[in-house]
Amino acid sequence: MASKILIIGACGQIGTELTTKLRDTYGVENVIASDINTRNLDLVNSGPFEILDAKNFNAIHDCCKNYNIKTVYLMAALLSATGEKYPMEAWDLNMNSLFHVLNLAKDNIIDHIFWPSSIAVFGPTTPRINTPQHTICEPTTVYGITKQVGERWCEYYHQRYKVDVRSVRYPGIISWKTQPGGGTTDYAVDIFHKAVEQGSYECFLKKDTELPMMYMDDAVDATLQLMQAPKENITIRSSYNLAALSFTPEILAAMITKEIPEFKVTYKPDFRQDIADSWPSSIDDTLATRDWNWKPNYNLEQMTNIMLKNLK
Ligand code: AKB
Repeated sequence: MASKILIIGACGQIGTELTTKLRDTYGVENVIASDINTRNLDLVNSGPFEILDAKNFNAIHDCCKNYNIKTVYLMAALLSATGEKYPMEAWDLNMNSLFHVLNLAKDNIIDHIFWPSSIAVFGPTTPRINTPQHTICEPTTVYGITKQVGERWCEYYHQRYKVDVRSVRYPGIISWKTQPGGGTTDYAVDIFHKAVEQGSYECFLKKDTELPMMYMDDAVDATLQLMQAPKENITIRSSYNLAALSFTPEILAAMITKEIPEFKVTYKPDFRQDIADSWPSSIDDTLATRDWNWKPNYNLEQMTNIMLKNLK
């Protein structure tokens, strides 16, 4: 049986679009989508789908054996805002799911892993502007801690057991097909929905909070480019910095107002402001460009136009 790809967390914001792209690239029957719930199932049921709990080692093991899975994209995670509400659940899901796939690779059941990290690995002591690849990482959120520790484990499994695990530090991802859930960068998707539906938006971050962001198609392309790059090009086995856009709520609102002149935004920061304040405003991704030719395709204006056109 030909080797196949498994996506764990396929019904999430990135998982849905990654599933489509992987099926377009490798064939529908070769990509198994899986999730513990069936939210957005209509977006991933064009091919094989399994109910799978990312915390259950035996279930993942059996699925890999049954389908002859050789590559796993582990997209399941609790994000920054939800993680602060449910710290132990975030630790449990984010860490154990990673160990499960790393151990499957260590035991040669699977060969390749993609595991997403995040700009959340950085913290208030990190240089905020053009944050370098190698720098201080003292995250203050549970989510950030799981991602930072996860990066260490990925590098460890690569060095110690030769596991081919690859990763990028995603910024906030902006998409129109699905909504994110439980993140601090979620405002940048919410704002488009509210602009189109009601012409106003109450933002949970201050207007001058600048954060790194990226349009979904760039995020999915980066993921495939990294996974398709020759092994010898991959010099980072923790997680690559990845960048495309950096903007504040005020800048994004001004861009939307060009298309919807009556659009109004008010600002009412909540607990997510502290999280955002601990993260970088822009990222240096030189190593991703050098090692696997990373280059984003969408600027702020293009992304805004695509979002509004599709949501209207
Ligand atoms: C979040 O806001 O928690 C995520 C992330 C930056 O990883 N979107």
